[in-house]
Amino acid sequence: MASYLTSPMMGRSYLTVRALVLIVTLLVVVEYFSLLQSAENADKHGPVVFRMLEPGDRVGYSRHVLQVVDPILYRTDRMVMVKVVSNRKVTMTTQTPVQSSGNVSLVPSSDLQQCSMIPPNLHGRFPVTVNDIPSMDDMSSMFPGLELGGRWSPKDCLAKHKVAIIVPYRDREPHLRAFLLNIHRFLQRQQVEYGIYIVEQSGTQPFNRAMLMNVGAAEALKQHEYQCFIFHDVDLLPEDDRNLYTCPIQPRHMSVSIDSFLYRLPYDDIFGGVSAMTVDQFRAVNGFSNLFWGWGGEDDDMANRLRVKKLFISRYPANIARYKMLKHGKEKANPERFKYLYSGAKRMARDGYNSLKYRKVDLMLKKLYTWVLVDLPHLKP
Ligand code: NGS
Repeated sequence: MASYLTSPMMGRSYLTVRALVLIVTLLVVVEYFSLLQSAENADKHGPVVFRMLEPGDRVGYSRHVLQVVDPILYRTDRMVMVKVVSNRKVTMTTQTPVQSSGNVSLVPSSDLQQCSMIPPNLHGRFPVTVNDIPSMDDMSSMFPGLELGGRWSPKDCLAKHKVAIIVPYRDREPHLRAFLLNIHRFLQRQQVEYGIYIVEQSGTQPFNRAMLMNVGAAEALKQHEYQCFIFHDVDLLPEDDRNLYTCPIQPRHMSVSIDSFLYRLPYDDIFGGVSAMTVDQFRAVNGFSNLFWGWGGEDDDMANRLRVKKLFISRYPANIARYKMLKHGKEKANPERFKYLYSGAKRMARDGYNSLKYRKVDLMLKKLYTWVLVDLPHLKP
């Protein structure tokens, strides 16, 4: 036995294995430091705005990434397109329109006192607050500008975007407090008009994240004329306020880089965590499926729906779309998720927003958020 262990063959392969382990470790360390370096460099620039890549642009970004553009393109003396809704002007886009049609007309932006394209009070990368989170009552007094239901709009300019933040929720009060503290501060610096909807599932059945998001969308639209939704996990805190929570041209996956994934996208089509869609895009895909009970798959099903409707997933650069994930235990995976994923495209016309049923147990306009408590029924596939 002893002679076998010390044989020259054994010694050589042991050395080879050690050398390999050393090389792999070195590569990991070098890659880690180069990532840190590129994130730091990118952070030295000021606030940025984005545009979709045009066909033919060659800037070295991957498929779905948005490109930084010169802010001068968004001077405030440009014309803006507005939609006139019962004598109230509602801004739709800041791009120079080539025509006006229907209830859309051209007016100079100076009439509207629009918020500027680049919010003036952004911090860029900032430290999120995760310790010593105040109680809900103490927090309420920290945000005097909020209207009941956790609604806010900038006071000195007209917001360009009306956004409903929809948070599927159950049983994570410490996370909820941390989320509210960080998200209200963050959104107010971005000058978007917003409302926060915490949609809580009652009972003890497996969590149905997708169905709760459908409920949130329905309830938010009953209350206000939102232009888009941002579906937001309660345990994700944005770390950079250049990650603008605005209405996207194409559905936007927001949580591109998360600390617990070493700030890397797990796979190309991921649409979970935090994602934004306009009301029209959401309706075009018939919302989320109602059939995913338990962890996993519902976001992939939405990515499939987007593909079927020829929408694509856009993203901000990873050094900006960064998040801290709050710690929690692993939920039980849904054993049926692959079955429903494979048959998703066939079902999407009849399983989703149009087939949504729920019993609203309670709805309260709290100071920091609108709380909707629901009972979710199991719907037939
Ligand atoms: C995939 C899940 C997605 C999930 C993603 C990241 O495997 O729903 O992991 O999850 N898809 C399936 O299970 C089919 S995370 O690590 O963020 O919890 O979003």
